[in-house]
Amino acid sequence: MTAGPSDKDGEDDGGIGDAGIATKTKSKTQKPPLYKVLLLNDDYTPMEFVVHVLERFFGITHDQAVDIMLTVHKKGLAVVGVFSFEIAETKVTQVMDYARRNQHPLQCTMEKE
Ligand code: TYC
Repeated sequence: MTAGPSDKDGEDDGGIGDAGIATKTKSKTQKPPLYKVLLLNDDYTPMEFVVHVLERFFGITHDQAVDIMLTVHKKGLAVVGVFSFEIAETKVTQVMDYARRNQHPLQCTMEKE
């Protein structure tokens, strides 16, 4: 079967006139999965420490860091950023290690988008 306007991948789609030959293949361009990095609230980590962590590991401005910290404080959690698996994993590890070294219970996790 000839690929029409709705047959965007140009592959045989099992239409009339194709003699039932299965030729469908996987699309070549696959978007990599993205992961949200989440910061969680707790009752003990000082606000200034959270702001410092956000500036240090996420390369955001002081004002953006204050906004995110306050969102976490009020709502319980917030998305800090969206990254590839490896970058997200590195951010989570950096935040968790830094919080632990400074004896704060701050929690950071990641979740597939
Ligand atoms: N709730 C903390 C406080 O009142 C501040 C805080 C904000 C802690 C964000 C963690 O991810 C967090 N000191």
